[in-house]
Amino acid sequence: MPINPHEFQSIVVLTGAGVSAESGIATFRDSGGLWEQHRVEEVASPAGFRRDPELVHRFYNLRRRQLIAEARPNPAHAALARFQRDFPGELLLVTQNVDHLHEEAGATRVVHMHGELLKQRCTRSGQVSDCREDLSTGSLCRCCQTPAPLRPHIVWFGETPLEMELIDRALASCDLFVAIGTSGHVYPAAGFVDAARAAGAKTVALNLEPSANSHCFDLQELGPASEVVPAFFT
Ligand code: BV8
Repeated sequence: MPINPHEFQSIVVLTGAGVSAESGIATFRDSGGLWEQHRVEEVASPAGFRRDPELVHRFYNLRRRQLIAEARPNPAHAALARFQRDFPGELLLVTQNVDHLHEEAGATRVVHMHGELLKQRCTRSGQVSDCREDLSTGSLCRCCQTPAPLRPHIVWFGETPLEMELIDRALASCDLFVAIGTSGHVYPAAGFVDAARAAGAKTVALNLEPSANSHCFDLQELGPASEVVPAFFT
């Protein structure tokens, strides 16, 4: 059954690493993905950061440098931004990605539920600021009387994702939910489709291959994001 996004009023889009794959950013679980080079608990958890902060800083410094030097938006980012700009209803773009390619393609109302690679956070005040340089254990904040160590502004496993109230409200009132380039392994993002269905929304998955929760969607279009996203969000 064809689903035309122009026929809806309130859309929530959730993107994952697959939407940035064709921009040259490695995904987490595909063969050769990021997690295979580093054990998850080593780099993306508070315990990992306490145990070896320099390793965790190196992991994010490598990704931040590559992002700044090489990654550019691809046709999927562009199609989403263009559709959002012209869409008369509401479109909230929630991303699990920590890159800034949606914004670079012109998207607005982008919610980074897992944080942002180009931001840093004071470990004492929680204040967030721009970050385009390498961080290390010697990187100290400028917001506290006694400077405190900075950490990447990234949501690690076991930490609460950002803007969850805003996201939950949008899911409870949307009439279309579209997941793009996500394997459906990581929660609470992988459960958003259930919340959208409970609100009576139509649900669409645009992905290279079936995701772990693909059975939850009304419609699934398989293919690379640079093809299936412009085709769906015409
Ligand atoms: C939380 C930042 C409580 C780090 C990330 C047991 C059961 C259920 C849950 C849990 C459990 N045990 C623990 C949990 C909770 C845990 C979790 O889900 N663990 C999983 C592994 C089981 N979750 C958490 O800890 C979260 N916090 O639960 O707090 C809470 C809950 C609700 C409300 C309040 C409090 C925090 C999770 C955040 C972790 N941080 N990122 C970093 O970036 O370094 S997660 C990380 O995985 C990335 O953000 C990434 O986006 C995310 C999900 O991965 P995907 O984006 O889907 O990427 P992936 O590689 O997996 O898949 C890529 C897909 O793209 C594939 O399907 C592929 O086919 C497709 N693709 C590839 N190429 C293309 C393509 N598609 C289209 N075109 C292409 N060209």
